[in-house]
Amino acid sequence: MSWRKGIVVRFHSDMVTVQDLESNQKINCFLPGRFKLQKIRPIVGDYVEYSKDQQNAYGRIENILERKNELYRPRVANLDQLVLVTSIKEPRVDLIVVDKIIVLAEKEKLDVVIVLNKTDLLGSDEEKREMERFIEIYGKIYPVIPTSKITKNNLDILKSYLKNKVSTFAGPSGVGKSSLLNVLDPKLKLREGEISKKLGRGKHTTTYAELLYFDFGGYIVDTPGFSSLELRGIKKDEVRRYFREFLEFDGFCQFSNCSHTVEPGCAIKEAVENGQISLSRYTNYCQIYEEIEDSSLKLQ
Ligand SMILES: Nc1nc2c(ncn2[C@@H]2O[C@H](COP(=O)(O)OP(=O)(O)O)[C@@H](O)[C@H]2O)c(=O)[nH]1
Ligand SMILES: [Mg+2]
Ligand SMILES: [Zn+2]
Repeated sequence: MSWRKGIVVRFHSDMVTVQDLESNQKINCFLPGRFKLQKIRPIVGDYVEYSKDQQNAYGRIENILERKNELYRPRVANLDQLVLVTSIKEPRVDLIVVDKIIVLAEKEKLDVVIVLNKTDLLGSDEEKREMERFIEIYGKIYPVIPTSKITKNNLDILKSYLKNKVSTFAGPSGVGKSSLLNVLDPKLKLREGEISKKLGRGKHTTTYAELLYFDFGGYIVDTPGFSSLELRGIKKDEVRRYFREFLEFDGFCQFSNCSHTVEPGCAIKEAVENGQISLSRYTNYCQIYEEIEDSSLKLQ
């Protein structure tokens, strides 16, 4: 009997639910004792090899494949990307929040896709200008997809980014994460309009994350939200590596260990002055740098 490949989508009691990568069927598998003896436990998102013969109701985990990465909250392995959902109105999300999420995602080496949702609410010229400004700042660094659950604009583009990947949504409560997922795949039936704290105690939520499968192919972590992004500590001196557009100026500062804050001859500050790096991103870099007391970055 040959082994098949699957991805761990959830746990229940002593069983591990594995979704077959080819047939998409879900199979409950048990974990043989030898894994427990070695204190190896799969987590959601792990790719595994499993076996199952016709007579048995359950499959058997044979091998856990090496993890590409691992998030701690929620506990999930092998994420391909983080989809940062934000909005300019209801709520008006501060760009410092956007940049902090990006820093956390970059630390985990996740690809970032930015979704600017609720564009239907942007009516006045000033609001439209703000949207253009947002795209100007972030569109140079990451894909930015303006969406709305009302007008359904660009949902096909968002879908193409999610297709056949393992993703997590992140962003403040109320920006429309659950709503977007529901329009993308109505079978998901996620609850909308609830604050994330409540959601945390909702009936779908367990202490472990669950991977939900999109009809069109791809997986999404079921516990999106802000709190899901408390990653391990970030040091002051690594923050600059997580501002992607800074990297091309690496090595051009007068001081090799330049923090890009107070030092003279700083190539980053020069790039800000001549418009190659956006002032907003630079200001937020400085704020994040200042906030980190060499312990860890906290999201307020
Ligand atoms: N006008 C408008 N409202 C939206 C949009 N997306 C979500 N909403 C509403 O915003 C509220 C919060 O949405 P929800 O999906 O629960 O946000 P989440 O906390 O990020 O999951 C709900 O009342 C939604 O109906 C949108 O694109 N346009
Ligand atoms: Mg939600
Ligand atoms: Zn510098």
